[in-house]
Amino acid sequence: EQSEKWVLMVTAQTPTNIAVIKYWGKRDENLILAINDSISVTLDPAHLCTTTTIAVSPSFNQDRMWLNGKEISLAGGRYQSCLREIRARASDVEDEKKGIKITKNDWQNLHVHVASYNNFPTAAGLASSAAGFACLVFSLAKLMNVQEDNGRLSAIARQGSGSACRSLYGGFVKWVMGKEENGSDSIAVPLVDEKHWDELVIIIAVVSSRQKETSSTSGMRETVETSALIEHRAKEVVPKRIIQMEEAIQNRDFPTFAQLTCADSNQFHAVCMDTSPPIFYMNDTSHRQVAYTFDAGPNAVMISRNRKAATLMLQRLLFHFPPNSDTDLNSYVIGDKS
Ligand code: 2P0
Repeated sequence: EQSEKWVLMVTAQTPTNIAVIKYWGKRDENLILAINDSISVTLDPAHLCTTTTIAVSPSFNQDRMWLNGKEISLAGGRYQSCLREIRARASDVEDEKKGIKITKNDWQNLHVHVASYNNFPTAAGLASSAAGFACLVFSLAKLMNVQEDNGRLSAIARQGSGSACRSLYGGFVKWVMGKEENGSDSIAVPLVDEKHWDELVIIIAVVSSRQKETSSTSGMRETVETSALIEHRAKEVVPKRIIQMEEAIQNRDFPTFAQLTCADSNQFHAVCMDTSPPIFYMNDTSHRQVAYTFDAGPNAVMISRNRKAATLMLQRLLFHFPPNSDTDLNSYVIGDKS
């Protein structure tokens, strides 16, 4: 007879990722299926990551979640999809020391409590949903002893937030948009691991940590509905860039990598501008030097070819924008690629 007082817990940490060929636009909002492939680099978990602890106990009578210490609702379809898909794949768990035995069927009736923390601003266009959903899915899978590889798990994380599928691997990662209607082939694929190009240094200049005004979800929906450029981007431009970018990454060809990264960031912001009403993610503090890329927020991500270039750039950044000066460019997140 097992005690009803037991609690079983797991903790996991997942870094965020920054896209160098951007995902923008869905062909299926429910399953979160993209209109183009995308490529990202996963950051070092020490700098920008989510840490999630999940507890399960027979004394919990509903699934609950706290984000940065504040309770949030799990009623949304995205959380429900992740919980449902992981529960459907749960297997037996046994902890002899604690005298706990959970069968595959037990999981269907047990509830979880989730506590998640971001060590960076949530929802300011620094891909907090990417690290968040990747970490939720990964830790749920660990807790429920799900026997699936990261590729299969990425298809579940994708249903939480598109960009989340890319955070299940380190290094450079491609999200293949896939062809299937059920999304089974819309998964993340690792291109090269974090050791392949370990000279790269990524600097994130936090121009503003305010919550952005347009959520990515509604922004990309409006782009798909109203932009005349988006179809050209998704069908003609991105497929070619994906091939060139993969080659540049394989060859550690920084000039080509930088040219493609900057061009894709520019085109992403161009289709935002081509959206009705137009979406502006950047503000006046947001420009230039080395390879730059801007996500759905005003903060600059800069990729330098090595530590020497990164040091020079940081010197210039700090000279022009000293911390705590009255410009609002006031913090730097420095990440080694991992
Ligand atoms: C990216 N972004 O590829 C692009 C570049 C922002 C600009 O993925 O609706 O939070 O949850 O799938 O993943 C942000 O979009 O959107 C994003 P949903 P998500 O990183």
